[in-house]
Amino acid sequence: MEWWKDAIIYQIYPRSFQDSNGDGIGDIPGIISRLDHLQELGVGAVWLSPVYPSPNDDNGYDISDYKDINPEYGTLEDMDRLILEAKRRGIRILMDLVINHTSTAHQWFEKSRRRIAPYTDYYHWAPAGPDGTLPNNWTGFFAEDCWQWDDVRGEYYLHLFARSQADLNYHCPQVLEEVKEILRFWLDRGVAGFRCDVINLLWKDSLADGEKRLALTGLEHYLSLEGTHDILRQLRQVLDGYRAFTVGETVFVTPETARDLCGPDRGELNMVFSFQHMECDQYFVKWLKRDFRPKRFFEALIKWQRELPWNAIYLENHDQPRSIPRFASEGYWRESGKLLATLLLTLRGTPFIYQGQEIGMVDFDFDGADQLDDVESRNVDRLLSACHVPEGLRWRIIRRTSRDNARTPFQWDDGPNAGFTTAARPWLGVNRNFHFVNLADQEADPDSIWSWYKDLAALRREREVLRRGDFLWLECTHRVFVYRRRLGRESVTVALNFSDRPAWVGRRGTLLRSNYYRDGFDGRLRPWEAVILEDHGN
Ligand code: TEU
Ligand code: CA
Repeated sequence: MEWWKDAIIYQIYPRSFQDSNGDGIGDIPGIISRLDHLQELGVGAVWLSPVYPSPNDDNGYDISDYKDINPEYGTLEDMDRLILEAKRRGIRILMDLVINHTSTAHQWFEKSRRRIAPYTDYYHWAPAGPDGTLPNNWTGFFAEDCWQWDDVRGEYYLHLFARSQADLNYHCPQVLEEVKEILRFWLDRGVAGFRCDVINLLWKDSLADGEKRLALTGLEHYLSLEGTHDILRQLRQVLDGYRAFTVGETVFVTPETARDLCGPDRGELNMVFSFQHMECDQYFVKWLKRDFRPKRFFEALIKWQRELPWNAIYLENHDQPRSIPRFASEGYWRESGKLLATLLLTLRGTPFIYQGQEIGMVDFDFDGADQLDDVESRNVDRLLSACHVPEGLRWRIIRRTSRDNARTPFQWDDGPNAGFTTAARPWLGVNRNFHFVNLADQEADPDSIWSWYKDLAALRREREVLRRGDFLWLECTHRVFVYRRRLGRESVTVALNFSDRPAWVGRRGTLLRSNYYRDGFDGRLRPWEAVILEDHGN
């Protein structure tokens, strides 16, 4: 049964969801206390960003033990209780599987750096290059070198991400066996599957120099290689025993390369998170003006809708700025939140809602760099300051790109710290707009973004055409996107206006939904209006 084709999946960033014990850090008992919220939203599964023990250099994406829970978040018993309590509400739990790298605090790394068998080759170790330089010319993802010298071992180790995230070496067969054990460990506890972190980078074919590029030199030695496909097929054999689900986070994929990773005949992943539609909002660094081009965005979506039979749909996650200021307009905050919800929940594929998206949370309102936590932002800040970029400009760049934008605590109500924690200070600042943007207010308001999400989730449950129907685009201009979903004789049209000005579309039909009050639809869309129409005569 492909339950994931009918479900909406909700991403929780545990550190920022709900604190239960007043230490300022979200935790698993906190999540359990909020399961009713997710049930009300109509969520079929929850993906938890990492909850494993971790030194938190990259907030849990640097794992030091794959078979335990970070004491900050709770215990294995809490996790078991979460799985059980979620199940009682018809919600499955997905774990984050981060197996491209481990924390250097993992005991595998401790043993590997001391050359203790069988761990000696668990990581990519290499001596200095001939003239005493780094082993190769690769560059990493986080604005730092990707080689780090280790005194204990007397060699460099590879890290594509932060210095404390050492890349695992899949040329060493034991590594994959360890990963299979990790899968069984969690699947036996009742987890329904995994979101697989940067999963198309696992296999490095060699450590030879890469072709010089502006960013990520060395990419051709590890991007979506056959060795990775082979690993995924081996993991699939374990997963199939549990009928488990996987979504892969896959960087730099095209529909063609994505199909190789998640095509139904491939026996690898069930779906992937691709990035092309997220890259339609470049900034002119010179003027730092946002240049979101709706048409390019629609075209990217259309391309992926057409070329893959099924895929993951998302507009937000813990690595990206919030979607309202990014793709729409804070000036039309409510309309924009609902418009983006309409897009997310009516495309073909499995929609992923990121925590806070359902109440229209927006980017952080920090006053300065000292309020940042994200390792990437701090590295970028250091790099720009080494290049003598003035502070004001640095701050503007970081504000627009920082991953902390999406990581501020969930805004539950308008009490202290938005109901996230009773601590005086949460681990990361709460956005001061919580007086206006919070769940409690929106629950009381049938016209809120939250109510709209609930309503559309219900509509999606009722109308199979919105889940399983095929996708056909009808209009795609520099601000208007119109498409149709069709299943048998059922047909529904969605029309979206991504602009501050009214727009005309050449469609009619019975109005099912609009994010404005109106009786019928005459073809004229108001600013940031989204309508869903029932088509006739098909
Ligand atoms: O992200 C990998 C990744 O490549 C992109 O999200 C992006 O390059 C990065 O965030 C730049 O903004 C995954 C996780 O989602 C992220 O949180 C981790 O930091 C990273 O892997 C390393 O595990
Ligand atoms: Ca806590």
